[in-house]
Amino acid sequence: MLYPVESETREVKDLSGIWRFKIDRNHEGYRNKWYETPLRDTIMMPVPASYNDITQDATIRDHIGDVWYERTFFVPASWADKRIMIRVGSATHSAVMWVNGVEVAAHKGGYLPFEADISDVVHVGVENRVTIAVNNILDNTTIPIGKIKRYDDVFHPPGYKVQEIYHDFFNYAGIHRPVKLYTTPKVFIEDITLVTDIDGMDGLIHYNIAVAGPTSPEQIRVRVADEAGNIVATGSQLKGTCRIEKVQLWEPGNAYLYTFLVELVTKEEEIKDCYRLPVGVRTVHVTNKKFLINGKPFYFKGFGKHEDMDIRGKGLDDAINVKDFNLLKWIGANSFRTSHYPYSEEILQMADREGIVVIAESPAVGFNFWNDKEVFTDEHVHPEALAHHLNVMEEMIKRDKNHPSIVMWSVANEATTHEDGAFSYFKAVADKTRSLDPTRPITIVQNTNPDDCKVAQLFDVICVNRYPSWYTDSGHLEVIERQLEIELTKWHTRFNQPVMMTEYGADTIAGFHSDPPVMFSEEYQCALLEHHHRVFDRLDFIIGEHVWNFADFATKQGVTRVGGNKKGVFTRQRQPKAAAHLLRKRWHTERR
Ligand code: GCB
Repeated sequence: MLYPVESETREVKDLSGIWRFKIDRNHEGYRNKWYETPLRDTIMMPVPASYNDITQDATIRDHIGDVWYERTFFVPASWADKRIMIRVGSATHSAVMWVNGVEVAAHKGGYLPFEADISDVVHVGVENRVTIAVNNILDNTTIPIGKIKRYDDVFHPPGYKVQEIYHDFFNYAGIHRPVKLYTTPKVFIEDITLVTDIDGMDGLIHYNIAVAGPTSPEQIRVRVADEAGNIVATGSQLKGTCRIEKVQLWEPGNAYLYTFLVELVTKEEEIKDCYRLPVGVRTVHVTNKKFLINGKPFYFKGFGKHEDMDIRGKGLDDAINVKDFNLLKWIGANSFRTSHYPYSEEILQMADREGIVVIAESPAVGFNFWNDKEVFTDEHVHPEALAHHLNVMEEMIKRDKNHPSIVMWSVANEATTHEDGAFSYFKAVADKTRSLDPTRPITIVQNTNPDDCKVAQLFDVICVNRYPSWYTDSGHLEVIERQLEIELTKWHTRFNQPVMMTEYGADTIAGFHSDPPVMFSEEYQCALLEHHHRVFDRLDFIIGEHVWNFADFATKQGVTRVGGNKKGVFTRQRQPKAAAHLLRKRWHTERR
């Protein structure tokens, strides 16, 4: 799915701004067809943003069910003969969209885009209205998985229910990424798939272009331009390979982006449609001990992150995102994981541009919170959840396949992979992921005991989350090295794959000090990281360290969370804790 961009044949109109918003407290919006006429009694709501922290009203923050967004727009007269699309960057977790009262799209999955052709429902010369109903419910058919818990006792009001979530981040909802109108000609470039390779000094771009519309284009023109704008390779088919002599590779920390330009051209050389896609030439391979980018061992240094900030919640915010990339560079990180859901396309574009390596994760999180009960049963994980998971993998890979920064897909975070039922579930997910993208390694992020894991052989890299001396042996830093070394070695020996530590860390209250260290102090976080690092440095099959987390973030309320999860190396406002300086020293030193 191509990102909407401007070109000489395409226009983009961003509908970000203040929308009209209404909570559907009595679940009546669909019944009373709120999409047919302008919404009444609305409040202001920014798009993109989560709606939860915008008002002073806790019932809006904690609402379960539908909320309605609406705004009007004009279609320029010059768009009359164009294909007019509306595209929602994401609406969490499911949505239905109407334009002028006509349903144009319905989408399940809170972190990926959807779009609709609205050429036949919009009018030039009058105001058009877009209405989007967004639903935040998580249940046993959704990813993340959740449950609506209903109370039927005298201690709760009649009909009382709560949204149970099984993941450790606040269930922010709303329209989190921009809504855009864009045009294409009627015959248009529908999709482009690029796979790159290296042949000696040359780079290869294997391309596959999909064109759609009522007629076939007369000619296809493909050109690859370097950063100075020089044409370095050409093509003239829908499918082919461009060879770039003496290629400049896309390398971690040293990104080089060519522009892949596709044009649909008439015999008279008139350009009917054109699309420019940035492309980085790089390869990715995995051996039993190393992760190779362009044939060279790559050691992941960085974080599990979140899209999370004060007030806007998970809403796209360029200022925060640029700040985060500046902090990643400042601290010497070379990578991050999009824990625990696909991040915005805008963030991935920055990673491409800045040479930051990304492990892209699906929103499959929470498959482990039934404690003693089995998770992989139809009751807890409905067959529809698997179907949805497969669909999410497909949408994610279709959206993100061309980003050079993404080097690996993570299909899930922390499932109960010791269960028999987990094997068939993740076999289906792994097979699907490989069939969608045979070019990238795949992983599943685990916290299972290596002796019991039933699924790691389906994947290419062992990714482990572990919290020794935090959730287990709390306060006992001295156990870390022994426990970690035994466990990590087991993972490698049993599955003969490289191992990456995708989460380790400690909640830390900025400004709280204690020597000797105690839990929650800045000293404890530093000491805990150092113990881990000593183990990583001794084991030659460790391919990376991602501290949990880049920054403090919001969670649901609970007795273990004081104002959210405080495992950030930066505060939620992006100020460094002592651990940031420790990591900065370590990561700026070349190792391995
Ligand atoms: C984990 C989860 C992550 C949590 C973290 C924690 O294992 O993957 O989502 O936030 O632990 O801090 O408990």
